[in-house]
Amino acid sequence: MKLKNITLKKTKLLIILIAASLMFSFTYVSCDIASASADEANLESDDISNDTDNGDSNNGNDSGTDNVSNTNGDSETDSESNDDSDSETDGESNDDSDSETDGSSEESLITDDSVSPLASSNTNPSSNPAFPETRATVSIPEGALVIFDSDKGIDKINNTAIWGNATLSNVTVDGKTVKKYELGSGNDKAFVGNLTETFNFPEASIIYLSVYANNNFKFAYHPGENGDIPQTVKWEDSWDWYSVLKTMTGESSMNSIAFSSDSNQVFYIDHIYIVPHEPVIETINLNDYEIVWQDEFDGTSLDTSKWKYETGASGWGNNELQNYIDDGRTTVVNNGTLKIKAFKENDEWKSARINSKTNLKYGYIEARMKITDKKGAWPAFWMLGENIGNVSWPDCGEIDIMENAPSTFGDGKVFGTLHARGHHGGAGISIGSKTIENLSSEWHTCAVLWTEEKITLYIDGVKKNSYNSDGTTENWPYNQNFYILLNLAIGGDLGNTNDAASLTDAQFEIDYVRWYQ
Ligand SMILES: [Ca+2]
Repeated sequence: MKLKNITLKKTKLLIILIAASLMFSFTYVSCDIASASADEANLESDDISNDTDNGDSNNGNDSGTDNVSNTNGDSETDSESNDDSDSETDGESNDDSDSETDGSSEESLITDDSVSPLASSNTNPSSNPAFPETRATVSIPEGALVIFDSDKGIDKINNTAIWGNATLSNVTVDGKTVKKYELGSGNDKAFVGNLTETFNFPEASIIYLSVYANNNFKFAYHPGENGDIPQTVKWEDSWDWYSVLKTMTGESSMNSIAFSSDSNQVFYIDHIYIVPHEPVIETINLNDYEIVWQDEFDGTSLDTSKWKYETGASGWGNNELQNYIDDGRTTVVNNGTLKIKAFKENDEWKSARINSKTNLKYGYIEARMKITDKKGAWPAFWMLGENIGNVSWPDCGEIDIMENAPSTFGDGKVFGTLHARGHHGGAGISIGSKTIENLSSEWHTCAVLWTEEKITLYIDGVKKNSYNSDGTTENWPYNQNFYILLNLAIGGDLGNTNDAASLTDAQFEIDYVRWYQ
């Protein structure tokens, strides 16, 4: 739940790019990367705008990727998700350890999202930003899915859409053809190439690129059907050949790839491939924890000793359609569950947003939910720092444990995100996602394990990604009490107001919310 998350600029871009996608068959990812590029450019002259709540200058986008330790995805089928009401029994008693059990000989390749210099004969690459004199030597692992290999002349990128002031050309380096991506001035520059086939792979596979660039380079991938957030990488500001690795979590197919950089930059790519990798499944053992706060929703109405309604329209800057009311019709409690109901009345959407009256720090915070997957709806289970009244958002910090916005991110996708001063708006830090087929008809749990050092997402009891504290207030406001929010938004920046026009009602059902410590 991004409180005020997308600027006009980004919304405008999205609209433009939706139109463009009819021509180029790409959608959201290009918007994000273009927006990231635009925002990056803005930072050069407009860094101060970070201090306004509705700014979307996403300088956090870059720091986040290096701190997320991708350990696994969950390629298991969703039908095995836990229907038992007590999630304490996880079956497996894996501790939440960080050890990554990886049987692959490509250990460093598989387990780290990283950037490292490749061999290069440039003795002073920073003096040679324009053209690489030599190529890096890359040996592609057996079984890799090859998208582009200049050594073998394999190129499965075609119909590259060039967005903004930019050019793509093939150039010869060391007798091989590599791709040269050149960006001019102005905002909103990106390259989005359709692949000649859809690549399918396990969710935790690694995408690999060798790129000659400096530290402004960004890339993104576009899954088969769903849009996704760009994967941005950063490294030292030195021109050289680098290997760039990203673990792809929550995704298992790809049919386009996008690149961008800052104004007047150039980069070269000579290898792109995917190393299939099965996820490492880790679960949490809740026997070591006690419930310190909970609502099982066993009553006949919302327990207002535990929750307070937050009423109001427009979703606090997200352009949402609903008016959050407190008359009980939008918070039905019976048969052991809370049903947050959104419905239209006199042409106005009514829904509910409730905040826990208890504020706590650290622990394992979990809800068991049946989550509407209707386009136009945007349900969320999330947390805000208790000092929001003093420092405002995003300085208070925001922990999104579950959001689902099918119009924007595709059917069945739940995802967790962190927002703070250093990573807010469109630059929120992803802590993982999962696409679930029976999201609205079966029970699923989403949770975070929140400690002094890091926040880790769990979906159906399976560990996703972590974000580690860097000790700064800007990036880690997560060392104070937080409270819980549940709400069902309609329309808005992520819910999609157009799709909401054909929606008549939606329901977000919660079996329980439990806070373990
Ligand atoms: Ca219950």
